[in-house]
Amino acid sequence: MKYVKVPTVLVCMALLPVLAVAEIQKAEHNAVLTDPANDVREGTDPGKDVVKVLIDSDGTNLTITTVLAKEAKYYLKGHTAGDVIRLNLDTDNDTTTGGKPFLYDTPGFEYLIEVGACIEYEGGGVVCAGGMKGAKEVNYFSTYTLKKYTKGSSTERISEAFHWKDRGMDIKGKNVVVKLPYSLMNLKSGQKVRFAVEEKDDASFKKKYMPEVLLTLK
Ligand SMILES: [Ca+2]
Ligand SMILES: [Ca+2]
Repeated sequence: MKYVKVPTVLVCMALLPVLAVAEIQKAEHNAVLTDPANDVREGTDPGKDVVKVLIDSDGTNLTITTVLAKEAKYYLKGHTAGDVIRLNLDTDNDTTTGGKPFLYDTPGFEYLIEVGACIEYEGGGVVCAGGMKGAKEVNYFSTYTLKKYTKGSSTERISEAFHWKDRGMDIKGKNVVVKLPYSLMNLKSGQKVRFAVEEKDDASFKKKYMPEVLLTLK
């Protein structure tokens, strides 16, 4: 009699993976996304290797913490500044409105947040993309650029902020932190926002994106 039940169990298990594929991760107030280590470009200017992204909503601000595999200084010292991640936000949770990131399969995103790691040099020079050869580095800090999708994959810049250390946001160890007020993107408490997050320096074109998450804002 024991053996009669085995085929029934196997049939049920075979159906499960099909249902799981369409499922998007849902989160309340905050979300954690993970990314493999050692998947960025190599060479004399190593890619900034992201292993985790924390998205937190507090009712007024979105705080985004990008965790690198090593201290941020490892990627920046003597090398170049640049973006660590790009977050695409579908703020109305509707794939029929908004734009589509280049080479990404799903459309529907209203905003793009680019999170950057910058270098400050002696004398006050600041670089958030590239670097100044021969100049002495004195500090590293985080920044973001907010863009709005206009048509297709095109975007327009809405705001840019430098020197987050002056506002209590910074690079600390492995963490690159930025904070954006809801008001910049007309976000409201209780709103559901779909995020597609891209590791900027991922060495492959197709695997840059972390699994999507649908976040209900606090
Ligand atoms: Ca990575
Ligand atoms: Ca949308």
